[in-house]
Amino acid sequence: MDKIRVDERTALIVVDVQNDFCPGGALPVPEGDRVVPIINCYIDIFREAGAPIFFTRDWHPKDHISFKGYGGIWPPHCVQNTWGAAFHPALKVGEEDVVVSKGFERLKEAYSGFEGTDLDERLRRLCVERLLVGGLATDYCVKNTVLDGLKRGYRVFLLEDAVRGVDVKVGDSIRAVEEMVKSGAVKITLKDLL
Ligand code: VGL
Ligand code: ZN
Repeated sequence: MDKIRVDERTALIVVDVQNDFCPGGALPVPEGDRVVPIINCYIDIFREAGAPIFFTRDWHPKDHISFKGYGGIWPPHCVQNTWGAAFHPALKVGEEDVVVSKGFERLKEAYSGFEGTDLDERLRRLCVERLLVGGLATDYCVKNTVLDGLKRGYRVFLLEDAVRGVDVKVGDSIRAVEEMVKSGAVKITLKDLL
């Protein structure tokens, strides 16, 4: 495969690298924190290229519909303005980066960074054509963000070395990657960048 040159029309989308999705958090993704150093490498490359970087975050009210006891399957997680909702402390979030909050309405679940947000508008305003997507969790928010990006006409690259899944059922993450690829996403790792 040809190497990818990161330019101003290429955006990095870092999905939900928040304390609650890392070991020690309320809904820990196994090895979730292991994506942080790799994502920081991608961030350095994007900064160097002057390319846009977006961070999505799960941003729930304390009685969100996705929580056990409120109609959902998940333990309460990423409650607005709590430690669990904060980005992992080592993640290199910059002043100039855009933070996209999702899932902030009590009665609406939003696994995708595009759902109920202005992410698409912002990307279009910047004439972005390609998305590099990494973060947590492979089988939920990463998958839905990638599929939505493809539906909206972006070329989408899945950062295979910078994602981890929850695997509620064994094999969920593997199946999620298969579905993303079948839908048109291309798997890449750091070595595929120029
Ligand atoms: C997520 C489960 C519940 C995710 C968010 O970020 O993948 N998973 N809420
Ligand atoms: Zn959530």
